[in-house]
Amino acid sequence: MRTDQYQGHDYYLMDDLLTDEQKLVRDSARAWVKKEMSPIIEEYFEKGTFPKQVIPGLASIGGFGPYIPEEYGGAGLDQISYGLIMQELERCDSGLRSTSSVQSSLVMYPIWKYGTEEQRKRFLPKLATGEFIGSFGLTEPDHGSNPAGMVTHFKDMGDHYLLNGAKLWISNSPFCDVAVVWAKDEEGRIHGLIVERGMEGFTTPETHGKWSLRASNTGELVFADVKVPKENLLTGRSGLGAPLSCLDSARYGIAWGAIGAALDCYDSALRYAKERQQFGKPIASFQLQQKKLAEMITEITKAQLLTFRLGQLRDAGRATTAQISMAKRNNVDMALNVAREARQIHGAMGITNEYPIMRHMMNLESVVTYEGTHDIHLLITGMDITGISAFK
Ligand code: TGC
Ligand code: FAD
Repeated sequence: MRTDQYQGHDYYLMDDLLTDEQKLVRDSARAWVKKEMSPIIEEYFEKGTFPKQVIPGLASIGGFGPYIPEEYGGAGLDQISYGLIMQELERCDSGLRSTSSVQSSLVMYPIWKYGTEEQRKRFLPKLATGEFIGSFGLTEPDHGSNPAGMVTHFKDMGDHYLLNGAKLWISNSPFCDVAVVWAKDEEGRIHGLIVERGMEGFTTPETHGKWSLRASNTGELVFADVKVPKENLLTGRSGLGAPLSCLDSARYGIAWGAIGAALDCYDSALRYAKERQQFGKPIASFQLQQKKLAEMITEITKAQLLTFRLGQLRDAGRATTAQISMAKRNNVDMALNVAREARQIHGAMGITNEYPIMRHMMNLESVVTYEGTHDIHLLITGMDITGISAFK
């Protein structure tokens, strides 16, 4: 196991734009990752499971509900602080950031925004400490990019709802305590329901054989005549816009997270290029390697600027779905390219677990697909600038 020698890279002096509190939040997350996560991440990635023992620590740095108000157990932070936490977590591993993203933006966010006061008080404090782990069920076996076509449905039985259907590719499902599940009512309108482990007919089989996001457990949510109490319906919003608004928050976090993965690859490649000698010189002295490193830091810096501005817009309540799509798509693509170039700079060593590069590269293959694929985000931009939907 290598010591984590990571240093942040701030080519355009972005730190000058951060408040002292934002820097403190970022530095605390970075210190926690170095101490608690870096020493174990390769082991858990290889085992193919999430290290559940780190859940309280992840909660302590604001990893669960960073922007949820303190009265519900959240950290009450701004959107840039939230982004900086995601950056530091994904700097370590996309699976770690995923666990935080799902809990914060896909489980706590809809309960906070669309839940009743009773639901907020009952679930949010336990989700904030990690006592409860949540999952988010939107994708189905036959409905990925097109969630509007979902077939999971519920019937009003008078004193409860009867839920049937299945969700696939669900982060944290194998060990979740609660799931925010999107399903159609008898009129075909989409609603969110809070389904709890232990409800009869609710199972969460794990999906095996992933070569990506191995430090995150993924599985199904299966509902066979599950009786969901009426008080578990999210009453504040219905329609596809409800889950899509949660995705806005999670995609924003991914835009920051992808910068973290890219920074880690760049940091490792820069150090390696200066240390590794060939032809009697450090490989960093060769123009071809300098070109790769220079292009990496240029693309990372452009992504940092784009994303910081997006954070300002989110804090002002002005960021649009299309702006978030642009940043998610650009930054994940940028991180994948940086990972591929960094792999080459490391030569054969780049394929080993001595360095984080291949792990990031494999993880990013999930990140470029989930929360809206690379293609879907391009079409969201296309729809925004032309006013014509390519989906209809
Ligand atoms: P469309 O007709 O465009 O919209 C339907 C209704 O929703 C409204 N809306 C939004 N509302 C709030 N926020 C948004 N971002 C919204 N986007 C759209 C819209 O105004 C409309 O409202 P109304 O009142 O007119 O009904 O929907 P469409 O069916 O044409 O689909 C559009 C499309 C393709 C962009 C959308 O379906 C989409 O984004 N698909 C991608 C699916 C996706 O991202 N799935 C992610 C699953 S969760 C996940 O991957 C978690 S990974 C977790 C981890 O980090 O580990
Ligand atoms: P498809 O929708 O079948 O797409 C296949 C290909 O077709 C893609 O390249 C896509 O871009 C392309 N395509 C589709 N439609 C169009 C179009 N109109 N125009 C052009 N190209 C198109 N989902 C959840 O609900 N909750 C989770 O917690 C969750 N976690 C996940 C964790 C992992 C590790 C992964 C890999 C996925 C997770 N997902 C989750 C699912 C994820 O959101 C979906 O995989 C994603 O939305 C894409 O759906 P799909 O895989 O069915 O691909």
